[in-house]
Amino acid sequence: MASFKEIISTLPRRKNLGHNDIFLYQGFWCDTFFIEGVMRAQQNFRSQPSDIVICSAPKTGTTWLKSLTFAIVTRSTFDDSTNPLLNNLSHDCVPFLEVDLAQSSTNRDPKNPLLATHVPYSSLPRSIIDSSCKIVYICRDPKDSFVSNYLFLLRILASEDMKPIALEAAFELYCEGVSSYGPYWDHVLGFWKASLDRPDKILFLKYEELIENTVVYVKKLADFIGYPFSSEEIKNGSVDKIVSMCSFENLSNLEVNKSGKHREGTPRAVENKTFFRKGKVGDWENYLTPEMAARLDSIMLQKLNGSGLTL
Ligand code: PAP
Repeated sequence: MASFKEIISTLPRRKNLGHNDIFLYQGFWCDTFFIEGVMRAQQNFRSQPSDIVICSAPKTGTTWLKSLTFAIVTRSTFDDSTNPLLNNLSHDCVPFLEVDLAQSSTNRDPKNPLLATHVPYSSLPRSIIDSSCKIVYICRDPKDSFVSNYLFLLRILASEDMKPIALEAAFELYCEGVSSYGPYWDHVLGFWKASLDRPDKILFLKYEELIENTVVYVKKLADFIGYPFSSEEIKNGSVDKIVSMCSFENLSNLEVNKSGKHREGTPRAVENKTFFRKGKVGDWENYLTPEMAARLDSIMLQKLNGSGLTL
């Protein structure tokens, strides 16, 4: 059997935003940092029925959704002042499938049912699709997601003294579908269609709706993942406490998220603060021209046509 490296060497490749290689694997573009982990996870990961898998394309609200689900599932274990989210980036509270769990599915805290991935639905490890575990998916207006990703990259490359490609060139690639775990429209459509087929298994969320009505969606999320709030908890303000603890304002001002580092000492080390920028809907207006916005909107309209989904 060919090794992962041999398979990777045969895949179509392009340069991604930071000039690193991105490979076309099973119909999606996979960054050089993650591709081997994706393949290993597909081969090795065994899901448990109690698992809750947080799925998303990059820069669509993953950090926030991880915080909310972690706070929901741990609310009876920790009180307001001891929750690990107050001292750890949420990415360090929820293992990442293609990095932390790629070698083995046993490398987990048995008390934590959460894991996260950016892998598209059709390429998830078979056991996640087949087992009765739950999937929660979050998507976002691609204009905001694109801008968020580009600015994230600028901050990372600046810290490495590297020059990124221009925003216009990055946008061109994005519109061609060449983005990490993209094309974005295929990522969203895969989970959207699966959520229509299997509404008990997949909860489909939009970042904009979560911002608009956080309390309602947090209750819905808790019900869906099997950790519903009791009427007593609702009366006691438990939902509101979770919403405030996980708010952009609160998390971004925690010491750990201002000065800490994620995956320190590894090639993927990133300052925690890069995961918190503005947390707003519509910030794309400050970066994209109306023509760029209209072009991406029209691509999305065409790609999502007939699906019943709008973004
Ligand atoms: P990832 O794919 O690297 O995990 P992800 O968390 O999906 O990133 O996206 C980061 C975006 O979520 C950032 O958006 P922005 O660049 O437009 O500001 C980040 O600010 C936003 N974000 C992070 N935490 C929160 C939060 N608690 N509430 C709302 N938005 C948040």
